Amino acid sequence: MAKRNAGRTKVRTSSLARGSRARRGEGADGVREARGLPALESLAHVPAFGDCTPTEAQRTAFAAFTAACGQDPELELGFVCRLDRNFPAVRTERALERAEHAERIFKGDLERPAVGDWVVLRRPAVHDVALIEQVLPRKQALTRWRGSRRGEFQVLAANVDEVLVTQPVGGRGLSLDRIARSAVVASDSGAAVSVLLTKADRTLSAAELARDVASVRALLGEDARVCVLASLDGATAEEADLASLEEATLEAGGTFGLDAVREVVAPGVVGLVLGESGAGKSTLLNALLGESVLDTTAVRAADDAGRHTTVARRMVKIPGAGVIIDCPGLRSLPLVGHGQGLQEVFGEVAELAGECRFRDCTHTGEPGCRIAEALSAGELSDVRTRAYLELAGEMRRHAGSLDPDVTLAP
Ligand SMILES: Nc1nc2c(ncn2[C@@H]2O[C@H](COP(=O)(O)OP(=O)(O)O)[C@@H](O)[C@H]2O)c(=O)[nH]1
Ligand SMILES: [Mg+2]
Repeated sequence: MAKRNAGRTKVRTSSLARGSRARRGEGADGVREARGLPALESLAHVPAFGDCTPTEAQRTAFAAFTAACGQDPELELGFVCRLDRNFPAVRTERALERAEHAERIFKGDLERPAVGDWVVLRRPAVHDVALIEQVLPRKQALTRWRGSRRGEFQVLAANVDEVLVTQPVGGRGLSLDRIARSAVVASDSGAAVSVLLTKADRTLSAAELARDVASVRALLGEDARVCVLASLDGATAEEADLASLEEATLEAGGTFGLDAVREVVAPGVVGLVLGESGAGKSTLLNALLGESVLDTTAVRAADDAGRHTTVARRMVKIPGAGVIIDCPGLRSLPLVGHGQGLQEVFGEVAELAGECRFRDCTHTGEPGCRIAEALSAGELSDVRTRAYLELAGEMRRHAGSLDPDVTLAP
C-alpha cells in the first residue's frame, strides 16, 4: 500500500501555479518558456529510447513499481537525457518530455535524478507536465565530493560505461595529477576509463606529443587507452602536421583521431567527457556530430581555462557510435572516500601498502614499509607510486577533515 501511495505523490508545483497554468492553457511549453529552457523540438542528436539500455535490475524495479500501482497506464520507463539548470528532460519509448520531480524527490526523501538515470515517469492523462516518480537503482554513479565537512557528494551522471578523461596538451602542459585523480574518481564509480588528449596541434613537436602519451601510459599502466585528438576546432587544421602527430601517437602506444573515440564509445555504450572547462570537450562532440550543436568558448590565453559555456548536462547520440554526456567543466576534483578507485587504478601499489608493518604506515620512512623496500628494489614504478601516495595522503587528510559523525560508504 505504501508503494502504491508512493507512486501517486503530489506534484511539487503548487496547485495554484498548476491550476493557473492549466487555465491559461500553457502546458509544458509554458513551463519551459517561463524558465528559459530550450524547446525540446529544437534539440538535435538527442538519443532515441533504444540508444540506452536499462539493466535487468532496472527493468525489474520498474515492473515492481508499476505492479504496485495496479499497472497504472500513466507510468512509463525512461531515462534522463538532459538537465538544464537541474530541470530534467526524459526520453521514453513514446516521447521526449520535460518533467518535474515528484514531491518525495523534491523534498529530498528520494534520490534526485542525474543525467543517465533510468526513471519511472508519470505522464498524467489530464495534467500537462510529466513527473519523475522515482529513480531506478543505478548501475553506477559518477560522484564527486562537494568539499564540505558533511561529506556530501554531487552525482555528475549515472549509468555511465566509459569515462573519457579529457585534457589538452600543449599550452600549460599536461597535468598528470589531474588525470590520475580523474581516473580514480571514474574507476571508483565502476566505469571504464580512457584518456583523451586534445588540441595536439598546439604541441611543439611530434616528439613532445609522444612523450605526453608515454607519460600517461606510465602513470595509468600500459593497458591504459590514450587517444589523441588534434585540430578539431578547424582553425589550425592546415598548420599542424597531423600525419606526423598521428605517427608519433601510434608509436607511443596511443590511438589517434575521431574514429578512435568512436571505437571506445561504440554503439550501446554511454560515455561521459570529464575535464576542466576549456579542455575541448564540446568541440570534440561537435566534431563527432559533424555540426556545431554544442556551444564552445574561447579559452583565456593566461591560464588556458574556459569560461564554463556548457551549463546543461546532456546526452548526444554520436552517428555510428554510442551516446556521450557533455557536462560543465570541473575546476577541482578533491578526493575523499574513493579508496576503491585508488585500488583499481594503482593496484600493485595499494596491495603493497597493505603489507607494511604498521597498519597506518604513511610510507614516509617508517620501518617495515613495503613500499619503500619495493621502490629501492626497483619493483615499483616511481611515477605510479608517487601518484598513489599523493592521492592516498590527500584522501586521508580529507577524511580527517569531515565532521566526526560522518561515515563514508566503503
Ligand atoms: N588548437 C585547438 N584548439 C581547440 C581544439 N579543440 C578545441 N579547441 C579550443 O578550445 C577552446 C575550448 O573548447 P570547448 O570545446 O568549448 O571546451 P570545453 O569547455 O571543454 O567544452 C575553444 O576555443 C576551442 O576552439 C583543438 O583541437 N585544437
Ligand atoms: Mg563545453
